[in-house]
Amino acid sequence: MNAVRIQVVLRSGVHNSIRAFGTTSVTNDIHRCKVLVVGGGAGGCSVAAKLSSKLGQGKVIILEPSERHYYQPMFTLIGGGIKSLEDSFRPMSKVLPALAKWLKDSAAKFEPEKNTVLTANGDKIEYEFLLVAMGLQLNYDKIPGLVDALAIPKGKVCSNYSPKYVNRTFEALKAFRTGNAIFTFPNSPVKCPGAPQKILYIAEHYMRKSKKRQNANMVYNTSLPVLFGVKHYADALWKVVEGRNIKVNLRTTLVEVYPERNQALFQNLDKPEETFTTDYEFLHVTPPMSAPDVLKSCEPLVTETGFVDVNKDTLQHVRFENVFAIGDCSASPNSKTAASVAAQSQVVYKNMVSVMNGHKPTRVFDGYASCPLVTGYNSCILAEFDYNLNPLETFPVDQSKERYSMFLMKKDVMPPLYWHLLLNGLWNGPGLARKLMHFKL
Ligand code: FAD
Ligand code: UQ1
Repeated sequence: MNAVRIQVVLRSGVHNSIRAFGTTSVTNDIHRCKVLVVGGGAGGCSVAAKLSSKLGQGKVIILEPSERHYYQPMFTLIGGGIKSLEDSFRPMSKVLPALAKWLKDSAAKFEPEKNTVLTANGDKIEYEFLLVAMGLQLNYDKIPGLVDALAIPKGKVCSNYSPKYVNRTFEALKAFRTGNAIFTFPNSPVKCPGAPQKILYIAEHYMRKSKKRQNANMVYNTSLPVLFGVKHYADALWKVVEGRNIKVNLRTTLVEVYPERNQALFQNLDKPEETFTTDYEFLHVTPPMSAPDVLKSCEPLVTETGFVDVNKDTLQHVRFENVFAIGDCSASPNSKTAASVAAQSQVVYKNMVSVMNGHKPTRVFDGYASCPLVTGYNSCILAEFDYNLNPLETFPVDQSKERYSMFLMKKDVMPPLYWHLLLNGLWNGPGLARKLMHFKL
């Protein structure tokens, strides 16, 4: 039997709905708010916390379908058996700001000309200001054979990038006996571009610890023409791979997986006619990623690649003044990291409030990104850099060196900083600490 909701929308924006049964037409709920935040991940949650404490109860709606909020940077450590999946999430209801209203639904259509978003359940949300914070879409299905390979219980193929698959990584490492251990970096934008090689180094260390290293041929196949985009850290990483006998194939992308025979097909991106098939005993896949489909289908909102078309300095939309974006779904050309989200959160918040008050946005995002490049069970290179790929280091030491202190920071300091400060709108990145430590105040 079909349900019909006969709806009364009051002037104040409060809505009532009366449910009746028996006919086919559906009238959906209409919600109204000052600010709509689409996505309750790192960026959406942190800016919603700031805005809702400024604007007060009920002014901010967060549209977010997931029951769980994952601290994704922990996935790298789960893959290495250092943390468990249970450590990496909290109920969404516990992390979203209490002063905001959580709508447990997902954006199905953006209508920026009408200041509305339609949801998957058929509701309509009318907003004055919109913050798009939807993250990246993981496209495992773009590699034929990959989804099947990832469905094999206790299989040899794994991926740290999804909570669905991350537990497979350590299982596959433990099960490894002898052969090729292959790690991939896709031919697409990715979040945390250091993460595909962090698990390579952890795995290499694991093989040594478990006396299996002499049986393991460790290979990193990356679509990129470089090991890392910032030369200062790339130089250090080349020393790591050379010193630890890891083979790196640049401009090499995963094309297909053959789970029935434990083989994978790769392509040379510079000579597309050149492909090769290789056996694997362990295969860690970083999937191709893209902007979410729902954004890609809203042309006025996005660039040709589907990311939200914002000014890279102010993070305000280039055409719609009441629209902003934060985090991985934004077209700002920074590396996509939670550290960037932290630095962006204050810029977005201040600029949104300026525009609400009839002023121009003046805060500027410098492109800050950070990647704690874990190189084993007790070492880490802390990469930090800006839009120009110049190092922008917080600590007054050479951060391109592998350090135990940075490993402890990644493992023990970052999670509470994320849960207690960032998500409550209280962490704007290390900019201030950097200035203090470099005596630049
Ligand atoms: P997310 O945090 O991904 O949140 C997006 C939210 O949008 C999700 O809650 C999702 O459910 C929601 N959403 C999606 N579609 C819709 C829809 N249609 N409607 C409504 N809501 C929707 N960063 C670091 O700084 N340091 C690290 O060490 C690090 N390591 C990483 C390691 C791994 C393996 C991974 C996967 C990521 C890592 N990152 C790291 C990157 C970091 O996690 C992301 O950059 C960060 O989470 C981006 O925040 P976001 O808010 O843009 O997106
Ligand atoms: C950071 O701010 C951040 O976001 C909360 C991360 O994600 C978990 C990071 O990995 C890093 C390194 C930073 C930057 C913080 C410092 C203290 C350098």
